Amino acid sequence: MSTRTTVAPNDLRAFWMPFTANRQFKSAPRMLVSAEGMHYTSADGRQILDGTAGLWCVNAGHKRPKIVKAIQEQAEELDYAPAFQMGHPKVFELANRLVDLAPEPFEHAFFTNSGSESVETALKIALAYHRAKGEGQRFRLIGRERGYHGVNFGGISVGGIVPNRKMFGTLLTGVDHLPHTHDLARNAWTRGQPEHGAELADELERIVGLHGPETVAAVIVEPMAGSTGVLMPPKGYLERLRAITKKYGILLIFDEVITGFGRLGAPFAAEYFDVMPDMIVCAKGLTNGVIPMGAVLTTAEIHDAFMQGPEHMIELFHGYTYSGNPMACAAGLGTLETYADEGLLTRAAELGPYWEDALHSLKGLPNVIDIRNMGLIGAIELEPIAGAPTQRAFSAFLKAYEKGCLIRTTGDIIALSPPLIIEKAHIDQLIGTLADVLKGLE
Ligand code: PXG
Repeated sequence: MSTRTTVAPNDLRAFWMPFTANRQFKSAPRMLVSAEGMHYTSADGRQILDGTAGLWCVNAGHKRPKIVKAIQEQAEELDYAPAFQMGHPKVFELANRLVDLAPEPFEHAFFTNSGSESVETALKIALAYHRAKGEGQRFRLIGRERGYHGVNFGGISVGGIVPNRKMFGTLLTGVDHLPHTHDLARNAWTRGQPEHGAELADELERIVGLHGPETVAAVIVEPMAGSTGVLMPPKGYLERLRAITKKYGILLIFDEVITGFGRLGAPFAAEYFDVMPDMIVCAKGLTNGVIPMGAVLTTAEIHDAFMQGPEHMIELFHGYTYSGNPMACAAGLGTLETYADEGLLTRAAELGPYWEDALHSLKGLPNVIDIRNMGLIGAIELEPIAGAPTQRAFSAFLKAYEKGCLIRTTGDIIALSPPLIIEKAHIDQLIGTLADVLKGLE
């Protein structure tokens, strides 16, 4: 029997939807029933252009043949294998492919099932690494205001998005935050990296000085912050963070859950900005979003610090039932092959100028207070309606969907991150639709 659903279910009560206005959605559901390439098909039979690569993850577009085939074959061959004290060939193959793709210092991959789990894993590795080296007093973790590092306790502790934190108690202790870098007064309408704000990295000196550098384990930032509304790193900012962390023996973690796998025009943002952290957190585009999977990439130095003591002993007491799940590995291998076949991990660099000009053509439309872009990412910031923040952008989201385009909004910011297979005609459609939407907004 086919399990394919082409009609909308008529009872929406049971499913408690994540990060969703449940009551609003259930009063007027937006249901997607299939997808191919750049488009979804909605339950009412319309073609919807994917302006966000799902949730920043479907970088190769939908229903890609190599990925579909890899999963189908894997299900027949080996559906599951225990992740602890056992192995299967594809998990080793994927780890090798991944470190080959990553910049040079990254030699090891630890697998998880999401960006959130990858963040927790990286933070735990950072703490355990220092302890393994006899520096267990390094217990502090430093994140950044407006940072998004998933939704688990470590991630929301180092994260800096207020609604994601404030309902959930005391969080982790020993955490501090850098200031965010968003500065419309100085940097509005910037194409690429903003000119102003490198000095905000010097706040790290102050925070480290306050606590004592010998107590700080790691700094975690998104090299380009996506979820909070697309905040670009000012020129020189990441370099300064790297210099200060290095000076004090503090690990630098780049959360590349969004920037990983070609979003900026290079496989990873570390390479794009030419700043090497000590760990890279990734997920999303690793499997094209098709099967949940994340990874933490580490240097040999970090990995090797654990490889001591009796050989029969477990070196790192951490992992998940589905770490390196065979189905996810097959999806990952099919995905990396698709990226390579089609040159997708550098395509954002080729299309970048066209994308940039198209986006910035929206300047001057009502309520648009900033437009910014990098690689195949764009953000359009709107003036909030007085007393009703987020409402204007949410209306834009609903109107764009009515007109056949899926976009994302966060606060009053529209975020765009299309699949890397996008063609110029799709860009024209997406930006044309947004222009119509913005002209008609309250
Ligand atoms: N780190 C970063 C930088 C992320 O963007 C996560 C961690 C968590 O990943 P998981 O797989 O646990 O969700 C993310 C996720 C949006 C949006 O529209 C962004 C994310 C997820 C859903 C929506 O901005 N980022």
